[in-house]
Amino acid sequence: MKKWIPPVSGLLTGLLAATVFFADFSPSTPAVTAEDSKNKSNAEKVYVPFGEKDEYYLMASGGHSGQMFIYGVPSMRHIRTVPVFTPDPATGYGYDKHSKEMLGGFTWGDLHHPALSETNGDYDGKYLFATDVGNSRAAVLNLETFTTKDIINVPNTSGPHCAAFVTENTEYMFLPTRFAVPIGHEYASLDDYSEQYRGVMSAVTFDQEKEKMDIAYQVALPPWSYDLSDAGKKSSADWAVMTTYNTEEATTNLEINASQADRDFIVLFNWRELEKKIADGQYDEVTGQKMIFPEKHKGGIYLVPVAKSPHGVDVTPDGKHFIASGKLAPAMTVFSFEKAIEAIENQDFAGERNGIPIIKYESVMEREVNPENALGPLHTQFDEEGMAYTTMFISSEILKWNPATGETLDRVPVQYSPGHSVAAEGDTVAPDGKYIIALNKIAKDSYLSVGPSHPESMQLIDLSGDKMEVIQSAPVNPEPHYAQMIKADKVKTISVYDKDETNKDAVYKQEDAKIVRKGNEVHVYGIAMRSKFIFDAKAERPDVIEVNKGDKVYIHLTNIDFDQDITHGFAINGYDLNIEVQPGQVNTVEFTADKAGTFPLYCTNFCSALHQEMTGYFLVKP
Ligand code: CUK
Ligand code: CUA
Repeated sequence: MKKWIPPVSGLLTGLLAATVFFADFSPSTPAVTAEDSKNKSNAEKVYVPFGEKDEYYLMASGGHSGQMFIYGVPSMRHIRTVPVFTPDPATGYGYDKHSKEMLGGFTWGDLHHPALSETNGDYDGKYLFATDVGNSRAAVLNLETFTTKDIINVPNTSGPHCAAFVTENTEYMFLPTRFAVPIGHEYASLDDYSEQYRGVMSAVTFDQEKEKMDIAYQVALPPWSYDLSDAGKKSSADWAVMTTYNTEEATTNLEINASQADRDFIVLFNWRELEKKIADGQYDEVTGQKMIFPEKHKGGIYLVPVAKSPHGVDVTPDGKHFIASGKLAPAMTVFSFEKAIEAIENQDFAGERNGIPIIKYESVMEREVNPENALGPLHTQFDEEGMAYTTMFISSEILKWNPATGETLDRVPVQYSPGHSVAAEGDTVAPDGKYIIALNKIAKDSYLSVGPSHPESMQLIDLSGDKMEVIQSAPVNPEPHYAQMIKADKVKTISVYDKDETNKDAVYKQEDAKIVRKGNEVHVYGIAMRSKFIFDAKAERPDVIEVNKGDKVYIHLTNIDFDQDITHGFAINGYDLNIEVQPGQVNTVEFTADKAGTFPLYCTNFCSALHQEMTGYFLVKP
């Protein structure tokens, strides 16, 4: 484990080097130093012997790769990249019919905040949600197979950065927008920003049976930027909070213009009330969506003033408080849900913005916490005792503190500039304590250099001792905006896909493989198995597909190796396509044979001793 070395001057570096130099040449037999035994015990803490499994899954955002990265904790081994918003030839994602349709032609995404599905406020290990800031989408992954099941485009929203966080029983996922735009993305001059632009929030539901997401309704909030949100818990379960910035409604040079006012707001809303509004018809139908306009359909939404340009807002595990952190104000502010609800009942307001009442700051704020020299607080996580861990972006550390007293309990430096951190079972009503991982934006000097740009880093911190201790570090590229850490035994993966006799594309018996022609459509009902393809069982050459130029080709492929980890690939050389069929899976690739000629086809996934023989030909007659 690399020791934290603060940036030092050249002279100091020289002195340090000299110390190391002389230390290396000390004449005595090497003694075991306290440092050595600490490193040894740290190594043991993260060592997961071969054959044993990690205790937690870490599901980390892949940032503008658009993917999810799966790691094991405490080993910090990267196990899998799961494609979500971006095509991935390694798994054929975005090439087969279903995933290609889901991606809708987009070739990248910007995945920021993953959220696990919850039951009674606890991770249930079933689904993982994620949002795409780059192309305004939301996705859901099934954790039986770690595959993306559904993607929706979020209308009227540009960059649902302020998400995804689910309510206690995954009733909703709220997606507020980062960039305000006119409703319907129509053209409107920036001179008319305050009148024409809106920051739309979407309430998204998820049907577990059908594995489909849907937009239940939207709220046309003021044209501000919505940054982060969190759902209430336990007594505050019907509420949710989100931070705002640019309440100045600046339309240029936001770096300066969006930081003018001393205060921005936290939007506090009661989603049960909004749900009721929708049921009572208190909404307008706009662009095919049920849209609540707060200035017209009043109630359920409130503003809480907060130190300017806040970033994170996090609800404590007991659901009693929410904590906002300011990028520009070096403070964490603890607010009380109970006080907020009381203030709302007493109409303890100080004016309104866009028809939304502003609750008096003094009525809701419980304490402001400004630890000395702790700069750039961004996001907060919690342990089993409700202690808070806030990432300090500027002073590059994690600060442990007590939300009930404001007292600083411990600080640990990280390399460098942590954005979020993620605690074990961190977003649940009962975090585990034990581990927290700093998701660092800068990793210089941490790993072997690969040139001017480095990966980001994730540093594992042990919380079991008196002091927080960094015990492991792993590169991640890009970019760990946020992650979820869940007890491994909560996730129940399957080892093969079940036979689905109702699937008309499936072929489970070798003799049933066939090629069906309908005009210029060719449907191949084929089989992949160790170590051959069978496209037409009755043909002289069963592993050959012959079509005419211009034919529309559908290749339905079933992997009949019902055997864990025997995955086959299917690629046609020169046709720019590659799909995979996992054990028992049925998959379809659809394309037009627009190039005449002779094209070898082959299995891309090394599946057996005779994998190299798993080939055939795709012949296209001119
Ligand atoms: S954000 Cu705060 S550091 Cu959650 Cu997209 Cu990256
Ligand atoms: Cu099938 Cu390689």
